[in-house]
This record gives sequence, C-alpha cells and structure tokens, in this order.
Amino acid sequence: MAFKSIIVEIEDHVALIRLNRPDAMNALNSALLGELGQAVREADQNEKVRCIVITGSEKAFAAGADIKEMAEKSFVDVYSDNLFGDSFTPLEQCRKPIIAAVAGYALGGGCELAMVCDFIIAADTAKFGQPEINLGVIAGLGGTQRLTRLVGKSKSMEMHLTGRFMDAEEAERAGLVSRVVPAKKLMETAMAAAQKITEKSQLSVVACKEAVNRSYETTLAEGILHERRLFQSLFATNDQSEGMAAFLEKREAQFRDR
Ligand code: CO8
Repeated sequence: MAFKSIIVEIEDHVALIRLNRPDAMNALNSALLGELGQAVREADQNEKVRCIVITGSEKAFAAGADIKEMAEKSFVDVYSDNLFGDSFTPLEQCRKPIIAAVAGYALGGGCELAMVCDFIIAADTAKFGQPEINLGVIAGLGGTQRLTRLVGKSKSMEMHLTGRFMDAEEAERAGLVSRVVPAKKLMETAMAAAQKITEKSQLSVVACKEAVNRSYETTLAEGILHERRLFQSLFATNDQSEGMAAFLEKREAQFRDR
C-alpha cells in the first residue's frame, strides 16, 4: 500500500520509516499513526527485514499528537473512540529491534514514540519534552511511565510538570538516548547500528530484545530466570555452534538460522 504520511524504504534488511508531515512538524494524527502501525506490522512480518529505523526530518522527529485533530474533541469523543489509544500496539508487539533516529523536536507523543522504540540515537539538535501540561492535559501515550523509568522520577516529574525541553546532551546524560551525534551524521550512524544488528544471529536478537524488555515487566529474580532460560535455549540453535566455533577459529561467524 502507498502511504501518504510516512515514507518506507527497505534496503539491506533494514526498513527505514520516515515520518512525513513537513507542514505540521510531523504531528501525529490518526492517519499517520495508522500508517506507522501498518508499516511496522508489515516490517515485522517481512522475512527480509531484520531491523527497523524510525526517523523524522531535520527540524522535527515529531512535535506531538496533532493538536488540531484533538482540539474540538470532548471526553465522550476521546473515550468512546479511544483516540490514538492503540496506536503504539504494533510497535510494542514488534519482535524486531526498532531504532529511533531523532533530530529536532521530539515532543509529547513524539517523545513517547521515540521512547517506545528500543533505543534512541539523537542528533545534537534534538529536543525532548512532554509539554502536554501547557495544553491543559497530560501525556497519554506512555510518557509518564516510560520517561520515569528511563530518567528517574525527579527529572521526569519536572519535565512533565513544567513542560520544559531537554537538549540532546542532557538526554544522553539522563539515559534517555543511547548516544548523541552531529546532526549530519545521524542517519549514517542509525543505519550503521541497524546494519550491525542485521548481521547478528536473528534468534539471539529476538531473545535479547525480549529479555531486556522483560526487565520492565517483572521482578529482578524472575527477569534473571527468564534471561537464563533464553540463554540456555539458544544452545539449541545452529547459530550458537557457529558463533562459538567462529570465535575459536578466529573468523567471522556466518549466522544462518532465520
Ligand atoms: N499538532 C498540530 N500541529 C502542530 C503541532 C502539533 N503537535 N506542532 C506543530 N504544529 C504545526 C503548527 O501549528 C504550525 O502549523 P501552521 O504553520 O499551519 O500554523 C507548524 O506545525 C509549524 O509550527 P510552529 O510555527 O509552531 O513552529 P515553531 O518552530 O515556532 O515551533 C514547536 C515549533 C516548538 C514544535 C511548536 O510548534 C510547538 O510547541 N508545538 C506543539 C508541541 C506540543 O505541545 N506537543 C504536544 C502535543 S499533545 C500530545 O502529544 C499528546 C499525546 C498523547 C495523545 C494520547 C491519546 C491517548
């Protein structure tokens, strides 16, 4: 299907999804979120795709949910229609790694979109914020929960209560982003990280993502047990034999399990 609000390119096992509403700072409206969900589901099901990168423009990753779409809605409207409510489900359920490559504004739903990805690589121009408080509402796509887990209560609370923006350097210091690169190098860096992931054993990649995400959902003891079972189960794969043999033979591993 041809998309209108996003651009999808698949090359070398990486699906690059570019948000494309330049006139609205990539604000997330129902149409864009529907397309994004569909593109992520398709990439997850596509055997050729091993990693997904989501990005925006130089100016804005996404400046939040579309305020024009929300402004006239009543409680009954948003509650009955569950406005934007299930938008991130395809991303939450995606088994393949998703990297957010963020330049410019990542605000409100845009910051929440970056956080629902598996990790964030930021340009030095990136600005993160949860400014919903300025609109008389609060975050609604996971911001109060994910930002708090990522940067701790104090900073998260301050960001949500004041609506102030965090620059890329502060975001890296706070643990919100994995690293910051010059804006010109953003896509090259994100695509190189994605490429690296595509070269690993894909069974290990899925297990690894599952294990790290488990740490958000369970106790330490249960999480460690889950990790150990996944670790042990990977000894049933050809890729484990190949990976360890390749190390001992001082050569590059050729992973072949799907
Ligand atoms: N929605 C709709 N349009 C937007 C948005 C947005 N979030 N952000 C920017 N735009 C539009 C502007 O209206 C403007 O359009 P136009 O030219 O037609 O007036 C265009 O993009 C350019 O924006 P600006 O002229 O404002 O550009 P500036 O460079 O001056 O400022 C900012 C850029 C700082 C990004 C500014 O536009 C801004 O503050 N935007 C709003 C940020 C915001 O408040 N985001 C939070 C939105 S609410 C939200 O995300 C809730 C998510 C949870 C939903 C959950 C449901 C379950």
